[in-house]
Amino acid sequence: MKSNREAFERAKQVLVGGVNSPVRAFRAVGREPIFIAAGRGSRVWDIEGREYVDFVGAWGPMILGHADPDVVEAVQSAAENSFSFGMPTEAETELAEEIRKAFPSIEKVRFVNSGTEATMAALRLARGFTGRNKILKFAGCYHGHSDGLLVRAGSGATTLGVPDSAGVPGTFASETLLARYNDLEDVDRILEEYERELAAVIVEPVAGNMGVIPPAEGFLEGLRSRCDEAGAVLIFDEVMTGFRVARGGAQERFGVRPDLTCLGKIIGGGLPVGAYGGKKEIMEFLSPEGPVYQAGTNSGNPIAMAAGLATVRKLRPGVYETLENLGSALESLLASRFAGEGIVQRVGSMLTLFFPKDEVLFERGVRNYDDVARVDAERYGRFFHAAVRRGALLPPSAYEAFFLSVAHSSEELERLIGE
Ligand code: KE4
Repeated sequence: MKSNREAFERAKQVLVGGVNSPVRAFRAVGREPIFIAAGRGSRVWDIEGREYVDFVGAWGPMILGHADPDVVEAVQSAAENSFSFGMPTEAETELAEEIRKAFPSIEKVRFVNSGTEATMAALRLARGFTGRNKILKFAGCYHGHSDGLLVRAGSGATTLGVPDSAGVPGTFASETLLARYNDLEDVDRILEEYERELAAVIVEPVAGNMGVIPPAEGFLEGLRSRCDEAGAVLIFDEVMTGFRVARGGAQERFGVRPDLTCLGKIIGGGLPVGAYGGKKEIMEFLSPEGPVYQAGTNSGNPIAMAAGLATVRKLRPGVYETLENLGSALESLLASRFAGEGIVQRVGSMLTLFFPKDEVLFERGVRNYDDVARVDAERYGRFFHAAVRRGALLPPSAYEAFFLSVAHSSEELERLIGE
């Protein structure tokens, strides 16, 4: 039997860093990655035969648990009719109809293959629709790896983005403005200077990529009114929160309607699917109706559509009650086990355990990316390794979210806090 270490050595010969997405290299927790052989329900098994309760859930998609029988069956029967045609199929229409039912703000949909594609195309569409170039994002929010979104605040308090990755030209980054999450005054500072140049504001309505940070009271409403005022497109990146924090995502849970929504993860049921959609008058700027181009060989792939359809059709209201109860139970377990040492931030069935280095965070929580710099990643690493020893698999980074599924039982949550 091969060990994780041997598999990793072999992978590194042909895959950059031995992985196909950086976080999977487990560098933040200082060990070789865990190579997964199989998953079923709430469990995954690594290639050494070790079993784990899975709190990563493929970073969000596996809300029904692994290998849900109905999803497996849907994929198998779709596969018997071949895998891809490069022609329309009715499955795409059906999944788009399910999305529209769940998200009243979405009048028209376009499927792509990842969250990155969805946000990249939504921003191009917003720029085409408004004829403006600047976009505003929030430090610590992640919207995939397209050039204009891999930026961080320039040196000092400057607002213009500078590349956060090699290979991104400064000119691309300079069209991206940055503000502090949950801080409308910071947004106003930027609008004073750039209001008329602003094509779009893109935001994770619940931040999940700097650990889980819920929107402060009035934050999303404030973005809505400011975009109306500025004539800018409000884009909710619900790749993580869509069908997660409610069937209709954060926009249902918090009652704020964006102009465009980006989706991914759960709508593919674990297969590669992204989508963007929203107001008809904006979406119809998109080719073939309008002048904004976007295309894709695998867009609306029938197997991926089958997995997504089978998944979202099982996400009925009772499921969200189950997920809310599981989330609340895990929050209480962690909050009492780590009282005085850690704080839990949660929305529904996505949550993060932070270990603050700074007392003030215990009072006011972790509200933005500046606060995140004041949590103890090394302490999280120790928690991660203890969980692995107890047969629980957590995100190998302090700045991610734990995800629960309907397959998790309340007893399994205990694995995170055993001695
Ligand atoms: P993908 O291109 O990875 O499908 O989606 C990018 C994306 C866009 N928007 C949000 C809010 C996201 O969370 C993501 C991707 N999430 C990360 C997990 N934090 C994916 C994991 C990874 O990069 O390996």
